[in-house]
Amino acid sequence: MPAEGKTIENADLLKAFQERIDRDEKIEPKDWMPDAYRQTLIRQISQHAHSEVIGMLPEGNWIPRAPSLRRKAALIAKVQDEAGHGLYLYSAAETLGIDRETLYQQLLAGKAKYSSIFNYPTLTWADIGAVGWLVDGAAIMNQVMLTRTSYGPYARAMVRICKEESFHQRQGYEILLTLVRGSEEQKAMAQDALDRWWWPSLMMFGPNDAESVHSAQSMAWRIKRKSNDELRQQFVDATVPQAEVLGLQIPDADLKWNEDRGHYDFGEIDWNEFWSVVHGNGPCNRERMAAYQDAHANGAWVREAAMAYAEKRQMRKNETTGKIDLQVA
Ligand code: BYC
Repeated sequence: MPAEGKTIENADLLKAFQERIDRDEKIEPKDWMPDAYRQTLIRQISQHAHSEVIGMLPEGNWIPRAPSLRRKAALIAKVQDEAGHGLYLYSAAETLGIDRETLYQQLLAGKAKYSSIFNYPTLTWADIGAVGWLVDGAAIMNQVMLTRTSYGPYARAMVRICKEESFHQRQGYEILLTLVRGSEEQKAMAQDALDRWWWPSLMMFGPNDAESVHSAQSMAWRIKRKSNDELRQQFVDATVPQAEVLGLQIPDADLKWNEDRGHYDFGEIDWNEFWSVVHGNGPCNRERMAAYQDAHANGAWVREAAMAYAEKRQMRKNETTGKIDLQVA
């Protein structure tokens, strides 16, 4: 009887939860939620946070070599924004009952996933343009959808992040626009960057819907509101005309406007490459992890100093409060 009673209660809770989702109500941290919903969010939000933080590395690489003071200032601001996005997202994950240190440790141990895209190298200055235009462009496509995700703290973090990503996308596009209006060599550099970043950018949206293990449940819970393939198509449709304005050639012989579908058709993604990168064997996976681990180790003194300062402040506060208490007494 108790076991059966529990099942009925869970079924009722699950039904009420799904009804709230279907009414488009936001789920907040203290609300009841199925454990699988909580775990899915922790997985997705933490992977997203890790992507923001690891995403600082390929671009940070170009800060000392930016071609002008204006470019350097914009790039520093952008990389700093990515750190901020990581922090909003770690905070959103923490509202689900996991602490930040655990998430950091998962990433440090190489157990956590982050977006495949950040395992590719930024070889020339044009790559910084391509990352802004394509990578941030793909990120926005996905994140605009996530401003309407069912979990309140994640949706609210996304609103702020999207505003900043839109500036990032434009600064990338403007870098490329400047290059394509420059010398033949600069234009060739822009084309080469597009050739290398196009396919990895399409991979950011994840496996095809038929292969996406989490999509069906995440769509039912309205964590995801559009599928991987829908977003990828939306990205291709929006980006092809932008490439035309730049006068650059998208490296896909099968790319063609399909009048009947009202969308561009495009070629098959190399899924072997995608999974190889996801499983740690991309061009820069090891380099990225080593840089992150180094940064963490080199920052140990900052964390220790911050902790010592916080403890000192707390002690002083306690002393002052103690004095006041004594005076009152
Ligand atoms: N890379 O069932 P699926 C940014 C994994 S932008 C690595 O479709 P889901 C930034 C997936 O995690 C990038 N792994 O999963 C931009 C799952 O593995 P697990 C960050 C990938 O979750 C500029 C498995 O494949 N954006 O930060 O339903 C500068 C099966 O996939 C990838 C986000 O994270 C990939 N590309 O859908 C700086 C957006 N794709 O967990 C920073 C939030 C799939 O079972 N995330 N996998 O081991 C999402 O919207 C969804 O998680 C995804 C995947 C669309 C990415």
